Amino acid sequence: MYNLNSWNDTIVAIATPPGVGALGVLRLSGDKSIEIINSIFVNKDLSLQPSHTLHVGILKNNDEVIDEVVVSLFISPRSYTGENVVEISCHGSAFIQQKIIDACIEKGARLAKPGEFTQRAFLNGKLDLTQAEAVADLIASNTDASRKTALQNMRGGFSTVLKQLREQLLKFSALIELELDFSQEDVEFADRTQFCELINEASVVTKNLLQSFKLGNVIRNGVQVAIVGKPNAGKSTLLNSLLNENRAIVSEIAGTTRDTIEEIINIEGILFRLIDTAGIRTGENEIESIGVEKSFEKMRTADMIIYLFDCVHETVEAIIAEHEKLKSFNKSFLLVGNKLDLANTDNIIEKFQGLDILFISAKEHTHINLLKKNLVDKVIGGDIETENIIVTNARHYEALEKVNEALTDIQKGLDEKTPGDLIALDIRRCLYYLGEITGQVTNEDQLDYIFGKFCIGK
Ligand SMILES: Nc1nc2c(ncn2[C@@H]2O[C@H](COP(=O)(O)OP(=O)(O)OP(=O)(O)O)[C@@H](O)[C@H]2O)c(=O)[nH]1
Ligand SMILES: [Mg+2]
Repeated sequence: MYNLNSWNDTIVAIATPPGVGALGVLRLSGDKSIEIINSIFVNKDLSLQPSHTLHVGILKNNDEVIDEVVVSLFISPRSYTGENVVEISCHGSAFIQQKIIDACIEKGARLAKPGEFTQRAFLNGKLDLTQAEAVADLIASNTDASRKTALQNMRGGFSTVLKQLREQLLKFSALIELELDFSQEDVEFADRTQFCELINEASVVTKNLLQSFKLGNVIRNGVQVAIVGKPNAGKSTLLNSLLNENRAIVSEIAGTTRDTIEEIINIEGILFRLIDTAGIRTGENEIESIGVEKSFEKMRTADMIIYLFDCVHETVEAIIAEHEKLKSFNKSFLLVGNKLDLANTDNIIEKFQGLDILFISAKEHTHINLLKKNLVDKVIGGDIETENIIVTNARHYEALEKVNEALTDIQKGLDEKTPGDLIALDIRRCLYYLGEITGQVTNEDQLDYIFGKFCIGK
């Protein structure tokens, strides 16, 4: 996608989203940015101005005034990309923005490719790969939690941990490699006990990071929750109650919901994809049995299940049996007893004692907030600590798995007193995958793939 020469080009792109706004921002990066903008800027000579300054003036191309703008100058290396960067704030018309782009291209710039500004920042050492990827995540973030983790990763939280790991391993790898040079003399420069400790520590850190991916995934992609149960349990009423709107049809006729309905809510910064399903019963007609089959399918594919039942009419035996079935799905679930408003609370609690059940009234909105809190707790097991480093990126996760494997092999090698040259190989492998995450080890295709997913102008 990128050829090497193209890195010398000066690039230009609109940085604000398409459509009409009060302001539009365009960005140029490259050696000639200032020269190019200077050739269409009327009021003063921008090439004489210091870095980090703003200038109001008119842009004019071929005797045609384009717009009155504010130009910001960032002189290399003190800029986002590390190159000369110029930002132009103009009036937000798409037409004006296009005119400015055309003028810049006429004067020697070319259109930027998606993510090219950030890719240049990476190649110029302004960001490492995890930070660059976090920029894309930050732009795409749609909840408080995803914003926080992306911001933290962008600031380098994750890379700092990885770099520390890598540096420690490098030290030992150097000592082990040194031993190999003196292999005839049977010396050990690398203190094995200290090394074992280091590997154990590295293993713990890696395992915690791997573990955090589950939460990271949730923060990035949301959690699918299937609301299941028998017909008339109140599943659609519950969906409406959680959403606070009349989304699904509710009726006293069993079998009202035929197809699944999916809606998203944000609870404490986490996106939940709620799925209202058809009540589970032996299908009486074809359409119903298709609906029921879909309900089972959702139970299998969802991240979590809410099993809803009518606490007045269901027997304890039936719920115990359902509980056993739910366990076989091997995922987190909540047993929720509905229609509490029709029952005597004390009697109900006594009736179902010993079972972990949350009682609600979907119709009266009773304990709906408690249910929401339970959902969040199920996902994150306690309170959300976005201060901790959380892996949100599948690429990082895969590389960390390789790091973990390599660490296990090193540990095994040390336990079994394997010769240094074999351990050295495992260490190198471990270093390779750590470097791959931060971008110290890269290949062209991988970079193209990562940056190709960015929006243009970033
Ligand atoms: N009293 C009371 N009635 C409720 C409650 N929740 C639901 N209902 C009533 O129970 C009936 C069935 O509710 P729905 O929400 O349609 O039940 P469902 O589980 O979606 O049913 P299907 O779509 O047929 O599987 C309706 O008449 C609701 O008004 C509740 O908490 N209390
Ligand atoms: Mg329904």
